[in-house]
Amino acid sequence: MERALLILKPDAVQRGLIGAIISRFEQRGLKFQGLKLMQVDEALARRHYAEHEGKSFFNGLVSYITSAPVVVAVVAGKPGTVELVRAMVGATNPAKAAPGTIRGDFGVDIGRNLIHASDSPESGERETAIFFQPHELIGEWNRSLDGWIYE
Ligand code: YYY
Ligand code: MG
Repeated sequence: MERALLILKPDAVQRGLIGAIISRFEQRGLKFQGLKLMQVDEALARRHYAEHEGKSFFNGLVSYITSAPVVVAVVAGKPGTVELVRAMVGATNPAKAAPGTIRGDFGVDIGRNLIHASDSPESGERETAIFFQPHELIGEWNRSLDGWIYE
């Protein structure tokens, strides 16, 4: 299984888009292994976004992600799931994101782009481990629909 961490950022939660966004992943057939509402503190934000430390947008990014509650989720599927999730999320700048993607359907501004998704299987594992305790994840569970989603 390949896993991606999703963060429904504060703007998504404030705008009442939790259900609409989560639905897209459910409808696509991805399987949730973890899902929770939480408040990200500054230390966690800095750790999660460590690769961007020092960039011009870093401080704004940390204050945005810590400004209000977020929903974090782990979605899993067969190899290629991270790439599929990124395609559903769309380009980093919603103004350039294709219609039909989450950012392209709901956003306009790069600093309010609604959702984070891991960009590789390795970051999926790293980010899952920093946002979820092992006991908060359901690693393997059977869904009766699986045979109708995966060949
Ligand atoms: O993975 P993704 O979220 O699509 O973009 P990243 O390049 O990893 O940047 C993380 C985050 O930083 C992005 O979602 C918005 C913000 N950001 C920004 O505000 N301004 C930029 N020029 C680049 C990124
Ligand atoms: Mg990224």
